[in-house]
Amino acid sequence: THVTTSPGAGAAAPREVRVAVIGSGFAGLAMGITLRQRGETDFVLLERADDVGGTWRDNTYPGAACDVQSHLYSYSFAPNPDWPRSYSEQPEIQAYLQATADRYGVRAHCAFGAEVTAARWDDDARRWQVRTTAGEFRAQVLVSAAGALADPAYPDIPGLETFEGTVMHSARWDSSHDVSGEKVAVIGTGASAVQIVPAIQPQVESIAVYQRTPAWVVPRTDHPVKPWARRLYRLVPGLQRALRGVLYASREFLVIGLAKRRAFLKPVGRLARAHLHRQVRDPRLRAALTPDYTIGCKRILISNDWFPAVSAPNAELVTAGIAEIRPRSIVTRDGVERPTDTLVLATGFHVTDLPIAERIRGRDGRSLAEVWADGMVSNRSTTVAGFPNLFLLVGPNVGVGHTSMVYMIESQVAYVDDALRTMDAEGLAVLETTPQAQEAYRALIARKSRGTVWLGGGCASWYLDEHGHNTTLWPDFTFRFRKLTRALDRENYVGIPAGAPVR
Ligand code: N01
Repeated sequence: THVTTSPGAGAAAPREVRVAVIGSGFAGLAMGITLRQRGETDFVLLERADDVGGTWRDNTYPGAACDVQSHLYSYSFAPNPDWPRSYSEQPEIQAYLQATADRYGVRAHCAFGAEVTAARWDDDARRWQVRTTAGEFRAQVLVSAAGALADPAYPDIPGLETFEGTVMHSARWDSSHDVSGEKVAVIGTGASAVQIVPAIQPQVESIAVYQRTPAWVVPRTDHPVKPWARRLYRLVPGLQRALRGVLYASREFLVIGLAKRRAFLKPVGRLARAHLHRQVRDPRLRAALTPDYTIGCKRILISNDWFPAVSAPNAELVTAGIAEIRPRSIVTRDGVERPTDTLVLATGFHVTDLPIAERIRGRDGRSLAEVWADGMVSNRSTTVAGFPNLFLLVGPNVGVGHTSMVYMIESQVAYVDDALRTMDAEGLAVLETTPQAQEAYRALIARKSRGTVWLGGGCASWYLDEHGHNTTLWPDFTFRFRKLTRALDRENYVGIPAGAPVR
């Protein structure tokens, strides 16, 4: 069933597809692969860039690597015996995603350079009208896999726009720019900054790290995978699966401390303190690097070279807040001015204010952002009342700080797959969750979040929205999320059969 609409004057006819997926990162590709495996060929992955990979394509800053072991941070259906290290670096992860897209034949389904600018549910046609920078699409089902760490957040610092040196956000690194011999400033001390600073510190003249909140950092137990081990993984595929299971289980223990019993985090806090003590000799620097909130409230970082890098003679940890940025310098509130050639903004992403939410409009014409003005809500992190045939991957309350997002993505994809199977089996044109189901899920999340370290750990983090609600993290063991998304909760949906009169 292809193009049937007649084109408007001068405009190309919209392309008709059964399913349109926004994005081709880990989530979009998993969706595409699953669609193909269920025999669906009538789908498109709308990708704003010119390659697959999502955040792993975009984050090319020096030192970019994943802090979840690769045997776990990869698709369960596509193990890679050739991971070169226990924690892989960005180029290897990006190569894995490219190879997987090719191997499962989904690259052919990608429309590159197609940024979704607006998506509107047409209740008469029972179709999503999706406008992109590469033309218009009409789809029965829309899956947003646009990612939560996709759109860089730029800090609101006076004078930033007047800076005349080079400015780079961590997620938009310009590899043609050489920082050797420069005076570099890095704003932020999150997961991105702790990788960038050690990677560039040895080659710059000086590096000033502007820290607002110190991070809890534990040692990184990274090592190269020996060639014999790789041979063994190839010979005995079950071995990699077993290893994956062990890694998964060991990480899931952390949930006890993060979400259930705070005392379980004490040994992790001791480990982090000892790590800092061992690596930083200067008591004043050590004090400045010591967090004043409970470990786990923000993401626990893993690094062996962050503390040594900020302790280096050419490095300075700046804890006075930034007052303003001038064309060639940064001035802190204590009046000190530091000359700066390159400014690195390792300041994170729009997570609770997703730009894609402003572009998707449901049955009553309101955008997801408008519906979510009081906080993101959903049924099972995947569907939203008033938005028929829309599925969100990596949507509200699906984030995890302690384990692999790929596990959560695969759980959600299975749920969407079952929703599509249900639509086929029952001959449904429309499937929409109920406000009651959404309210029940909101209450479940609120109940599970109570007493967790994210709410009560004494920090401000991007895990919480402006109202202080947890709308981003899954606040329980991840196997419980998998159980919840194993099959469609049909009773929480209204289905309209194809052929039924339009309301
Ligand atoms: O971003 P962040 P990120 N003035 O939001 C500071 C994943 N990830 O890109 O803490 C001054 O965590 C801000 O300060 P504060 C991972 O899920 C994974 O580092 O808000 N400072 C903070 O220090 C991670 O959680 C990997 O007080 C300002 C920093 O900037 C997520 O991505 C690697 C400021 C932002 O930290 C995001 O990490 C990289 C301002 N106006 C990323 N605004 C791995 O797997 C912000 N900050 C290894």
